[in-house]
Amino acid sequence: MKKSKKILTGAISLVLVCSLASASVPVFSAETGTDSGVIFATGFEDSEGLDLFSGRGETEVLEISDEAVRTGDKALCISERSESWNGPQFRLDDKCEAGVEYMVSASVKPEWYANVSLSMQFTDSEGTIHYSNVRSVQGDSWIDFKDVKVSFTNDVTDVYLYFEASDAGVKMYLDDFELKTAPVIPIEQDIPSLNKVYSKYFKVGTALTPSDLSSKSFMDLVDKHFSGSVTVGNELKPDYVLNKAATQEYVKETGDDTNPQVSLSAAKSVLDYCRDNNIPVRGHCLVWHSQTPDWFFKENFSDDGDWVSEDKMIDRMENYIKNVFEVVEKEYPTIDFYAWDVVNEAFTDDGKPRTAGSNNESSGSSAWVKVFGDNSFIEYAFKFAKKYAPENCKLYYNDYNEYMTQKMEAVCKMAADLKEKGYIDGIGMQAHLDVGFPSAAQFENALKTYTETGLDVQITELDITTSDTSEAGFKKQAQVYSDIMDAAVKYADKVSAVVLWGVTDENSWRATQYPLLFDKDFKAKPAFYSVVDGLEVPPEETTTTPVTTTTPVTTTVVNPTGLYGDLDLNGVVEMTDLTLLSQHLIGDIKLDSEILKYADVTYDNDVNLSDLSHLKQYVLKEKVILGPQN
Ligand code: 9MR
Repeated sequence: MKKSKKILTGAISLVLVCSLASASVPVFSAETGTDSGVIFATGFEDSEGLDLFSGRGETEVLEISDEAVRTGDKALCISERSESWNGPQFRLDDKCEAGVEYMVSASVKPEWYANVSLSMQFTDSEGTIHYSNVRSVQGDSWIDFKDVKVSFTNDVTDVYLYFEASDAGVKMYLDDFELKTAPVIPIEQDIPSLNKVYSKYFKVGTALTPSDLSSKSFMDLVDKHFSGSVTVGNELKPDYVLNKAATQEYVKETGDDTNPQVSLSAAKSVLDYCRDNNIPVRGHCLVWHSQTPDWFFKENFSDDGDWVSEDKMIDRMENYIKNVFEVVEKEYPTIDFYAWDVVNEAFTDDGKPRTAGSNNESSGSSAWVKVFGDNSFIEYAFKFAKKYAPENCKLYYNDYNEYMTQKMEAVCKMAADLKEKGYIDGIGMQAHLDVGFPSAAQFENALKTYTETGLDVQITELDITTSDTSEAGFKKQAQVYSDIMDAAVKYADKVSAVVLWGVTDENSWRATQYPLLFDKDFKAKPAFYSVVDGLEVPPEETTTTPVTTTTPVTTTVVNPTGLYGDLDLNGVVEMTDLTLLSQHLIGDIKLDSEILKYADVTYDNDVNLSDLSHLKQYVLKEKVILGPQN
């Protein structure tokens, strides 16, 4: 059987939800004793374990064997593999719950030296199968995966956990497999909220990926400290948003090969969270050399097509940007997408365009430069973003190492040109820093320089690595964090947001260098205390208890059939009505036909996107007429 693989770059975890009582799997075992968090464990001493694993391909043979064992007398042997992705898989979503965090432990031995991966597979709401590498280790002896966190969200199905080995022909042995629920560690409630202490200066936020949502402790930290802004860590990037099958289908149906089709399905869980919790979102990102498939730039949207002409790419870019803004408006009309990174990382540190070529073939190269010959694509991107973005959404150029002199000069020059044309609103400084470099003074100088362009500045991906994990090392990290935040406060009238690139060290893309404000146990680090130290904690909002009288208050019930736009029939036209209409239009819910009549706020006998847009303007107090007077 041939399987095509789409590898997700974002970390994914899997969850098993398990009600032990209803789980149809055996709750094991002598080896794990009575640990109540254990959902399933096996040392493959009998056939119980064998029954729950199957081969991913068509050729593998799975059998209990004593050829190689980690503990006990037996292990699972997987032979006759014919592809690197062949191996034993374990179905999760029939035993476990979405949105819960689990931990997997297992020992795997390849027959000879190979890269062994613990991966997962799931099918998204559009039927696309995704594969994601959770953890990889190389070796030729027993490799122990210990308490690897996995989870899945409620919008996916057919979730499997599996092991694969880089060398197709190598036999694999699996022993001591265990799946258990991850413990929920309470977060510290008695510390100030980061977002609140900075609220008079700017928003404070973080980046989130779908797997983060399954950790209660993690999300409690997001809720307490980072609810000022969320950036979707990976799932709004072109490689997630571009839908290849739908794009090719569109070409087939229309003959038009300039209209890339898009989907927000990968970002759904994070965006639903932001919508439900009223969290403003930074869109990241529209035009980037990285995490963008080559087929986007090739004739017929085909991997092996020729590179398209600049003219054709301009059309594709315009349609891509248009389609993204449209789908966001349609599916999430109530989210405040207050910022979008229009172009990401277009300059090298010496202020030049990137090398022309495929980033997927040669890391750091840019297919945009390949097609345009230079960085002239930047202006087109901003022009189109300006044309299609809603008015309240600010448009940013975003990059790393922006304190490097030549890069800073190039960014400032580009920003000045675009500002002149009215296309750009701000500059995003990613700020992936290290305690040793750059100095806080150098960073502050860059920040000041960018504010002098007259544009808004946001620190968009802040993290500060340290390789010294002694008390002194973390103290130094705290000092650098404090200096960087002081600089942001100093220019606060020109800085509208500071976004950390993650919450806990363990979930960072630079986990081995402990770059964030909270440790793996969700505890605030010295760096956290250094950035809240000395800042005033705003008083908690108090809710006044309404005075009750003995006479029951009669609410005037507005006749629901008379109020256009009131889809939950509560007598008020508000955000929830907008959400209901958008959910109806995208097919998530079906509004009753009686209610639907009052969704036709443009009064043209049809309920469609223009009703959504009209209703949104009404809710945002931009337009006041709904229904028959329209
Ligand atoms: O955090 C992201 C990580 O999970 C991805 O593997 C990586 C791949 O490109 O992208 C990371 O996010 C990057 C961001 O989009 C742009 N600035 C640098 C960030 C860290 O690499």
